[in-house]
Amino acid sequence: MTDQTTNDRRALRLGVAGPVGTGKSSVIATLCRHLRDEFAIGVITNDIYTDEDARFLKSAGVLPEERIRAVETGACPHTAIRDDVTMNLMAVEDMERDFAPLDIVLIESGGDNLTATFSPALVDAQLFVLDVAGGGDVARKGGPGIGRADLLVINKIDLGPHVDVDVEQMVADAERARDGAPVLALSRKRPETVDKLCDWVRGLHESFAAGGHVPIDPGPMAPHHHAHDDGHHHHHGHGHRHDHTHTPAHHHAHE
Ligand SMILES: Nc1nc2c(ncn2[C@@H]2O[C@H](COP(=O)(O)OP(=O)(O)OP(=O)(O)O)[C@@H](O)[C@H]2O)c(=O)[nH]1
Ligand SMILES: [Mg+2]
Repeated sequence: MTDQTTNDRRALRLGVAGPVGTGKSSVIATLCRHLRDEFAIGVITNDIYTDEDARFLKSAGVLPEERIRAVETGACPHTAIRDDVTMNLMAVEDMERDFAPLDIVLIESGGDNLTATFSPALVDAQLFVLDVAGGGDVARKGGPGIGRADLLVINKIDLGPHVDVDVEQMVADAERARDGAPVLALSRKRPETVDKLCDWVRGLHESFAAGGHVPIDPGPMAPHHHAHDDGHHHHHGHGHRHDHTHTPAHHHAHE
């Protein structure tokens, strides 16, 4: 898309969060593969110590390699998408400058925590990805991403019968946890579900480009502990409730 809206407007920033291994990178690969002829797309990944997600996406060949960049976040990856988003914002802005005009920048979170969410200072909208292999109960347990992400994806529904999960029940539980906000049952093996995902992103981009989209803050993550808190010295868990006290990123987020 090279209409006038993309020239004076930045790209839509869409976050993809969710627990480890639920299919965040796969969802991003699917979106790139299906939407790259309609939209100019870039991808930023967040990994703890490696650039594994970026390497996976590059090897999948879904975009030119230089449009996929990794931010290495260190031990606390949710901090880089929530409390101090500076590294990510700089990565997004560099990408937009290098490949202007971009329509959509997809940002994958590190999958370290069930309750990690993106700050609205970094993304305009966010997907939260669960999978049926994580168990049918997880949707019911809730949390800010499950409850209030713009779209909740329940991925790998092709595996439902193999892991004794009733997909319809899981979707119904998720819908109940979200007060009617959208839930999408997805499998890369079911083209009709992939079409729905792509249509959702098209609709979001349309309302974003028209100026009609309002970012929603799912809210901060729950207090939590880290398995290895080396060097941080907060062994009593931390809730990141100090959200707005040290986010210089806010000042250049909406220029
Ligand atoms: N059966 C099935 N497997 C899937 C589907 N989508 C993804 N997977 C598999 O799930 C595994 C994890 O997928 P990824 O996309 O790497 O998950 P991720 O959330 O990015 O993982 P991390 O970045 O490590 O947290 C891979 O082996 C994928 O091939 C699906 O629709 N069906
Ligand atoms: Mg990944």
